[in-house]
Amino acid sequence: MVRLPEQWPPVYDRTYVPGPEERYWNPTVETMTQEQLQDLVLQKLKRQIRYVYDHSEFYRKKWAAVGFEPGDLKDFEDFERLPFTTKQELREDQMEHPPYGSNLCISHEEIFHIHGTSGTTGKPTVFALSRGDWERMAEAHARVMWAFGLRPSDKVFIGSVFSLYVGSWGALAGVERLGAAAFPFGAGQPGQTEKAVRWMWEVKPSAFYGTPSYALYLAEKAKELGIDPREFGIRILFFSGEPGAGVPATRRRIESTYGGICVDTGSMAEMTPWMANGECQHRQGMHVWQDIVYTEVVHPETKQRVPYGREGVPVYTHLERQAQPMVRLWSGDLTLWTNELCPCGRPYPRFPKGIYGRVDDMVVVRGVNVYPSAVEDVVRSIPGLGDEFRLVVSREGIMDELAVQVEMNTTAHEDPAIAADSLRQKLKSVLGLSVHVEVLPGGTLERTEFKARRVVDKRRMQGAAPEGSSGA
Ligand code: 8LH
Repeated sequence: MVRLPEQWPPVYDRTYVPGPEERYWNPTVETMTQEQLQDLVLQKLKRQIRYVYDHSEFYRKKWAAVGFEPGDLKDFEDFERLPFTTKQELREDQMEHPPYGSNLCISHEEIFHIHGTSGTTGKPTVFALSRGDWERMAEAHARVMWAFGLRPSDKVFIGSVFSLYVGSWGALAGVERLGAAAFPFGAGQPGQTEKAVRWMWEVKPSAFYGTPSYALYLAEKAKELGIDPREFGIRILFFSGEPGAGVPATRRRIESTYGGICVDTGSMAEMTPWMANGECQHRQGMHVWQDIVYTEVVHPETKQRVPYGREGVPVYTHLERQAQPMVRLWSGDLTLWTNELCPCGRPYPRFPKGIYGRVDDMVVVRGVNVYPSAVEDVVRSIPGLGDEFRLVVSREGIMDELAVQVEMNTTAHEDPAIAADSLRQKLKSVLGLSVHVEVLPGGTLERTEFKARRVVDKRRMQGAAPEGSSGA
């Protein structure tokens, strides 16, 4: 039986940093067997759930409806009796009990940081963190960052939106805790991308954090300014916020463009700043760091946990959060998980194909589920095609049609007709659908400094209900 420290939530030594040659930040946990890890997770889960029950009116009410009390929690199956929590529910609760909702488990005086979502999928949600939460999440970030190879000698350029994107703050806190140099540059202001290129050229950061879409746009801007992104000298680029780093062709493009390794991380704003998912330096899919955030992968319809090797929706539970813990938060994303051991030896399950994307981003065309990330993998594997693309879905008569708009790379020597043909054939074989391909001149489609939205569903404008839209 693994012994958990008496204290919950755990208090970590803020001065501790392993030697640069050490493989693991927290060898005690990271070298456990899978059975020992399960045991540890269950113990932490029991304590988190007891804490939540004692402090959160929101969860007490939800659990009363299924007759659950913390003493009932003996194993993971008991835990699975608890209802899921949805983003919508959290928003409604915050409207009823502004601003934090009835899930605030600390006093207002104990709040150390306030963050929120940018509200792209509805009314913004507010998150509070205690000072201890901040320290624990910084520790968690540092641990994952260590696993993908970041060291105190690194200089990390944070090229993502600050203000309401929590991912940037987590990255900053993690870099600080790890002892590397942080350059919190941000993104999203007019003219900032050009400035980013100049600063990166000047400062030569060894690591970069942002969204994959933005890294590709930044590289394009650098080339326009006559700078080869390889000259920045970046050795690690780590990402979150959207699929991309887990999409093989995008990963290859980022790596060949910058000359550094591309690392996938990320979960949801409600879970971060804790880093729930993140790859190690072997990059065989994000590890699910179960002792930091307990993650289940659940069948979208039956709502039962799926066995390893199967696809489902990640559902997240904090294990070290005081201020506003999430219990069984339904992500609405899709992934596949495995517990085959990674060469790094860590006992965590993995998402070997990353997170495919939100179920809301999926379009159903003639009965086929199409994720933009699957199209991305095909587009970016074709030489001569640019990085940007759009999926345009429309209804012609009674049939749904999918068009993929792509750009030619401005420096490409390939014939656009041949590239289009190759794209059409590959999409047909990967998606099992005939797709109309439209090749546009380079620079036509809008770029993003944050997360790309690449689906234009004209069926909504045409007044036709997209297939599968009622369940999304
Ligand atoms: C991803 C990924 C990924 C997030 N691969 N899809 O940790 C990132 C946090 C801060 C974030 O992006 O939170 P936000 O804004 O609530 O968005 C969450 C969604 O972003 C999540 O549900 C996914 O659909 C997507 N996402 N990281 C693929 N590595």
